[in-house]
Amino acid sequence: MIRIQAQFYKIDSWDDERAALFADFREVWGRNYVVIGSEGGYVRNLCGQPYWRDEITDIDVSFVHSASTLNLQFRTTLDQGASDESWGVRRLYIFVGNCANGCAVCTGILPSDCTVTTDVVLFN
Ligand SMILES: [Ca+2]
Ligand SMILES: [Ca+2]
Repeated sequence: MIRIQAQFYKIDSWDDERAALFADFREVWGRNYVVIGSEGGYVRNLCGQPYWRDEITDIDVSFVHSASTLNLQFRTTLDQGASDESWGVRRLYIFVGNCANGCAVCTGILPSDCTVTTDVVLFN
């Protein structure tokens, strides 16, 4: 299991453009932002142009992961200069939750989350 927490900063004049977090090229979090940031979060001017409001979104996602590496990417569909629309990430935490003892594949860290055990079967 992987759990990722972060704060995403939407800065200045986004025009219904999308921010997303990809884990191994699969989207695990995403949302569209508009100019005034009307969907909650902390909305006020934080940086960039003072006449465009900015917004902070708390991200907290968990997903099953079993590979030995993890490719993480924040991407956006912004198409104008950084003085008009931009973004940032703060407080990025990556937690790794191993499967319970004796478990090879799981959907969580509890023994009851185990889907494939590592028990050895002996044949005579
Ligand atoms: Ca601003
Ligand atoms: Ca744009």
